[in-house]
Amino acid sequence: MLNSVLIVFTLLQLGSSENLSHPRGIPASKASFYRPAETFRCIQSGKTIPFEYINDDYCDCEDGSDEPGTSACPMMRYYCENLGHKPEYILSSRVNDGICDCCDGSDEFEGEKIQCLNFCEEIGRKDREEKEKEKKLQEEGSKIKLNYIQQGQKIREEKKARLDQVEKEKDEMTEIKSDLENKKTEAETPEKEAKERHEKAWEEEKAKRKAEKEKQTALIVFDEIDSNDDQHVEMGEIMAHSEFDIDADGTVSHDEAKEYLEELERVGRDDFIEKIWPNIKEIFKSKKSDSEAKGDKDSQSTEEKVPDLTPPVADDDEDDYDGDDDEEDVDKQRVSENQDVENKTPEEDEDKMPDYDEETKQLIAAADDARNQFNDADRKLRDAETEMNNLKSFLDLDFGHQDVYASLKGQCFEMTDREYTYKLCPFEKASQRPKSGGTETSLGVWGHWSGDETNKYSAMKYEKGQNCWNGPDRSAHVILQCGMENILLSASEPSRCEYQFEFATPAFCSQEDPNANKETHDEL
Ligand code: MAN
Repeated sequence: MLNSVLIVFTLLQLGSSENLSHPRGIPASKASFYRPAETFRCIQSGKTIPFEYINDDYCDCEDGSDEPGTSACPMMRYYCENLGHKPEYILSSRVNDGICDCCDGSDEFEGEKIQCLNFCEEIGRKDREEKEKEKKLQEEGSKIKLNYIQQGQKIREEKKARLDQVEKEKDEMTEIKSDLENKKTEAETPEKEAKERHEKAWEEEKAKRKAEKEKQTALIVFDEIDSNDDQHVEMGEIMAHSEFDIDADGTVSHDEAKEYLEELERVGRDDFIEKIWPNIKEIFKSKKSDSEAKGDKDSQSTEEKVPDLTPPVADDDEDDYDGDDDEEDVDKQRVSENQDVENKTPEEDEDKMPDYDEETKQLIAAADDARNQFNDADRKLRDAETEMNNLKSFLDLDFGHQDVYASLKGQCFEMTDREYTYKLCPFEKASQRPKSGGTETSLGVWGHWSGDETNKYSAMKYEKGQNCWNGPDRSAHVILQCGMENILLSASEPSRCEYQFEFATPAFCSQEDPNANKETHDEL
């Protein structure tokens, strides 16, 4: 009887003025360890000590469990009940150290050093208001998030449907293209043959004209040399022409003349053309170019008498009519036709290949048409392939649970600080440009989700941006938070060329109570 009176008295003392049903410094959940009895078992070590040793400001238990409400056991933690706010543990060394640590002031109960006010109610209220606000934000944001999910799923479905369609179109297009390729080949074969025929005929015609011209030129020279007009060129007539002075000694010797006359005494027109002209035409040609170079009057007059023996067909023309059937030749012909229309000499006119005949023209037109159709199909096929690749890359992206972030792709968000305007285009890139103007610097392209193991979708990584001088490639870490709208809240550069963005979006909101898992864990 006396014992129990003593125990109740001791307990009241232990609990001080707060009339606790258990010793000071422990939560109610631990009260069972401290039930009034004659002795107390240290909670972990199991050592037995008299009950009145609890909170006697002397550390008896190795585990410190006999001094939860004093600073005697340094490893102990003191439980602040903090009614009106949330309970917490503080280091027991802080008990009665003259500083108010618990909002209920219970850690300073001696009252000698300091009188603590209980402001738990006040901060508890503020805290509850904050939480309420946050909860509302999460709730409202989550409603918007539902739209995002719907949009995301719609986008995925649309892209998938489009991919199916483009794949089909691509297959059809491949067939059409191969069909048109055959048609093109079919149209090009007769076109090539007709063009070659035309060009060959033209080559023959040109050769004929050239030979005729050459003959005419030879005859003019013949007449020139045949000074007595007896229709023969004789030794004496050759000797009278200084052009035949091979050794340039001022006279054309008998031997020189003989050499030109191929040892004959005299030649008529036909022999001249056939035997002599090939030997002498170069002389007349070089004579002509010499006089052109000098530009003297006499030479001019000679030239008037001696016609230009250079074949009139320009060498380049040979290439033009090489029988090559590609479109380029046709184009070349058209272009040169247009250019030549105005300032063509009659001679050039003669050298120009005549237009293709009607039948060839029709074959060319048909082949042009087949080529155009084929090129068209080829371009469409390539467009379809590009679109397919883009769609596939889009569909390969991880847009979070239920594609909640998909609608962010294609949008960009900016914020400006003192120096730079920062831009974030989710799933694409992050960049920076000086506020004062100047070029954009890449801070990275979409890399991957980089949140922690509890939620990988809580952060994004943009990497492989513009290289930092003497440093890494620029990169940006984007931390997401719940917000009523998509907004780039901040951008900073915690370490050189490594940027950190804060981005708010309804897509990150959650209706789960964020504090649900954050219960205060009792110690001991
Ligand atoms: C630019 C900006 C800065 C960066 C420096 C590094 O000025 O991209 O953010 O720190 O380059 O040289």
